[in-house]
Amino acid sequence: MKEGNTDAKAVVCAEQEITTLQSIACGGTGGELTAVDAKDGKIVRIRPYRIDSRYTPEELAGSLWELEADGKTFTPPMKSAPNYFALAYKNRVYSKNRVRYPLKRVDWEPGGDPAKINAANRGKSKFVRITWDEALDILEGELRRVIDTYGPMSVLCIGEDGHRESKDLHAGGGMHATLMSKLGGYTRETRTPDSVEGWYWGAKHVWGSGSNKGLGMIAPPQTGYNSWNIIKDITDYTDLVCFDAGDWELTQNYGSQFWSRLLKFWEEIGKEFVIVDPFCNYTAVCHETMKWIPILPNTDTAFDFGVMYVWITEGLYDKDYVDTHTIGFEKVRAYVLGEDEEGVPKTPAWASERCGVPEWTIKAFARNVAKKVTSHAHFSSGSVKTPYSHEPGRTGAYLLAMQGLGKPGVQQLHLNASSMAKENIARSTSAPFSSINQCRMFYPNAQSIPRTMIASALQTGKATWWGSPCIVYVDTAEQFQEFNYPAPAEQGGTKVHLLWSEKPCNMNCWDGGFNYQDAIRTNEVECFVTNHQWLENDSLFADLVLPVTTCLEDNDSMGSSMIVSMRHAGLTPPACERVGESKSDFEIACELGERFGVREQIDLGMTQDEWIKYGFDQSRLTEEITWEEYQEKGYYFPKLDPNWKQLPPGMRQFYEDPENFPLDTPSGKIEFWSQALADNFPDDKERQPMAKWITGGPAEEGWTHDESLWGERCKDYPLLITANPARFRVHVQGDDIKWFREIETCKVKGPDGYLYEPIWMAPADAAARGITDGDIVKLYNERGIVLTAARISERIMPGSVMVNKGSRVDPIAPHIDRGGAINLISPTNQVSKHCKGFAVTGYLVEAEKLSQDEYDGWKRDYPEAFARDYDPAIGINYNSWVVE
Ligand SMILES: Nc1nc2c(c(=O)[nH]1)N[C@H]1C(S)=C(S)[C@@H](COP(=O)(O)OP(=O)(O)OC[C@H]3O[C@@H](n4cnc5c(=O)[nH]c(N)nc54)[C@H](O)[C@@H]3O)O[C@H]1N2
Ligand SMILES: Nc1nc2c(c(=O)[nH]1)N[C@H]1C(S)=C(S)[C@@H](COP(=O)(O)OP(=O)(O)OC[C@H]3O[C@@H](n4cnc5c(=O)[nH]c(N)nc54)[C@H](O)[C@@H]3O)O[C@H]1N2
Ligand SMILES: [Mo]
Repeated sequence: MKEGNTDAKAVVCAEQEITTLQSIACGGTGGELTAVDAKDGKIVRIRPYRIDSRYTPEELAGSLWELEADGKTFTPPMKSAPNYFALAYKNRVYSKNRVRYPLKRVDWEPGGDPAKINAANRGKSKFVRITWDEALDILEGELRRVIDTYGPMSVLCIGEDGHRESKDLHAGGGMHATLMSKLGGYTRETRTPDSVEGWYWGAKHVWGSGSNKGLGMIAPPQTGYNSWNIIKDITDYTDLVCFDAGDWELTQNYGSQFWSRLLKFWEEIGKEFVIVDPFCNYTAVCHETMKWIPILPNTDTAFDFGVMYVWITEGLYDKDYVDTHTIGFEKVRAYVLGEDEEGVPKTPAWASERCGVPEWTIKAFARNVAKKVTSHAHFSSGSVKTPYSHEPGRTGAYLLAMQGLGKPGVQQLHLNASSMAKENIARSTSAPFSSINQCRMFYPNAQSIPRTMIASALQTGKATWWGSPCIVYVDTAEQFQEFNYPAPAEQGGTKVHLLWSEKPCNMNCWDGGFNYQDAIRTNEVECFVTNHQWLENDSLFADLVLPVTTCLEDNDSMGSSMIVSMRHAGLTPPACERVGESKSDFEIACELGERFGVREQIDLGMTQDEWIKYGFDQSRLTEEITWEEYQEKGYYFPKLDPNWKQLPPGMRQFYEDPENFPLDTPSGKIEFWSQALADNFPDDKERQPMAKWITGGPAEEGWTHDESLWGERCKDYPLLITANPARFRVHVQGDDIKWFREIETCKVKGPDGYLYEPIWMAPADAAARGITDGDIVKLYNERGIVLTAARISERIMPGSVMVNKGSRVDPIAPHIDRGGAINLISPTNQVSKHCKGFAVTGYLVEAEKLSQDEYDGWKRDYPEAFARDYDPAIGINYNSWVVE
């Protein structure tokens, strides 16, 4: 066997096996060092790689961390621990669902003539193969036409930020915007604070901006980007780790198996775990010391107030800390004790009626947490992606504040806490050489629409929001600025007419997917283009689909930035030959740039190899390794700060010295009650200056949501749904991996042989509806119908159901989907009035057994939907949608 990436050049050998080293993770963050073996240009296998293969123990020494406790040591493994997606990635590259050639929808013609757009057929009519020349002619022509007719801002570039495969030079998401910025401007689809809505809109007003310049999860501002040594601090001092939403066995392993190993280590050294969750999730079932407390979705606020009631009445919180480190506690105290104008004590009995957790469990939990040194684990947390998620975000922060946040062992374990020490490779953000990406993004000559408001902006021609016009992770005060779409005409503002996506899964990852489909199915959208590796989700609604390479086909560099055993950087030449006629997003933008005479401004006149060298030159790697040595080895583990163990973990400095290490809240302290919110949004009953139990209500009364068990809508839709990421997908990615699809928690085979997305139901809820295991279940609310199949289990809290997000869209008819893409029926409204962002879990649905009559009726009325080529091992695929 020969190893291929000893230099940056593509080495694809025809005769023998060639091994390249790669870093695969479908979150964009990079994964572990992984070896990919290929023969005749085709991948044969993917396997872990010994990280000491090309470095001696002495050379690696400065890069290795170790944690010690109870005479046990925990270190990175010498054999890398790739995530299971990476090891299965051959299935992704050669998926039957790969887009091999440029495709055009059969009944759409360029030119903007409504009679030839056939908008209503988006998501229905099939595609035909065209050549690259034809595809680029069409796209160039359409861009020129809409720019001439409406101005450049009529082009909406979707997917400027978000996940996707881990790539660097070839990463999509900014290339169309780069091109458009050279052609006079565009409309930016700005990311909303996904992953962290509740922290962002809630907790930031309690403890300040938090890590990563504004995620809203803890980290004192003085540590800048990351929150170091939280893992070490928990290892050293914490007795009890509470997972209040957050399935770390599931979600933390998408880049590596690091978190599985760490939880096992913590278990071995005697840490106690408690998980408060509607689902007895993978973390709960994988660890013996785990206690599961079932709770109804989106009722954590009630639970938290019940806990606070116990602490206040029994004197079980850190009064000194609250006196010296916080302000406004007396208002929250009055609310909890019922000594305010509402006059309702938030007793455990009150909480129990709302969250479904028995009163005595709430008391026991409260006393247990108070007695032990406790940290709370929120990766980003299910409970913070719900309607009014700012409330659990804030009560989550209150609980930590009442326990003396920052004290040894009292930490918030969160998505940026996985950094062992000062081992960032990049000067900024996720990809190791994101300098390459950064110089492409956030162009000033754009108007913007938040991602969660695109459908309504297309439908109503306008949008208003508070926040930021570009990247979401900004200072708290930016939440008080108002923005509008369209931007003023003198700034070039105009309605959008051409959609171009480099992340084509909004209908499946964002909110109100059926509504998004409706918005695309109008003649206002004259042209919809996607760049994509796989023919799925938004691409099924496109007019033009451009085939994209996977991360294993490009000449690129990559590395891992988070959630891995050890951060690394590496050169990743192509592991195999390209599939079909695919090109990277970068190459597509360059070729179009050529046609518009701006190519030089996009590739800066550099070859791909020169770009890779440029990425290295911009990174911190230059401080530790020469380019020549790096090229020879192919990968590198940056050195840790030799004093990393002394770095103050999380909020330790604030804890020890709040005067000299203030938070970036207006008062510098933790704010139980926010004057800034009171001043800026005095009439916002949904997000008041302090957290409250908010259930919403009818729109006529000014409520954004009626998604609780205490309103009117629950009479029709009585089940609360949990819709979090899937163990066997990363968001929408990987739904076609045949090695996973046969696992019984991944898909359920319906009586018709179709592999449906599982709906987890409690036995009592299923029995009440006459549903038995394996039945096709029609899951619905007034937004539409999604088909699933029953997985009946005690693992789910009665009164709630669980369907993972991200199963691929398979349209039967408007507002009826067979694929189980759960976000199609999620709320279309924002988190709350002044908080743009999605509410994609914790909303109301009803489930019923799909009758044979209804099934037969659909089959009769929509024969084409049932006649699509279907392969259970893959699901719907390229052949289902492309005519010969
Ligand atoms: N119900 C529910 N919804 C959720 C969540 C939840 O918990 N529940 N979680 C939310 C969270 S936290 C997040 S971060 C979002 C994630 O949402 P996204 O960031 O949208 O997630 P991905 O599935 O990674 O989407 C990537 C898309 O880009 C495509 N793609 C991958 N690589 C490339 C590339 O190189 N070029 C191009 N052109 N395309 C590429 C993929 O096929 C896929 O369609 O989902 C959110 N939605
Ligand atoms: N395999 C896999 N891993 C991933 C991803 C993926 O798509 N697939 N996505 C990645 C990304 S971008 C992110 S942001 C993270 C997300 O990581 P997390 O934030 O940890 O994921 P969530 O789905 O938000 O929350 C997971 C847990 O919260 C529970 N939960 C849901 N609603 C509630 C509630 O109302 N109250 C309580 N107490 N619990 C609730 C769910 O049952 C689930 O066990 O994962 C990352 N890792
Ligand atoms: Mo996320």
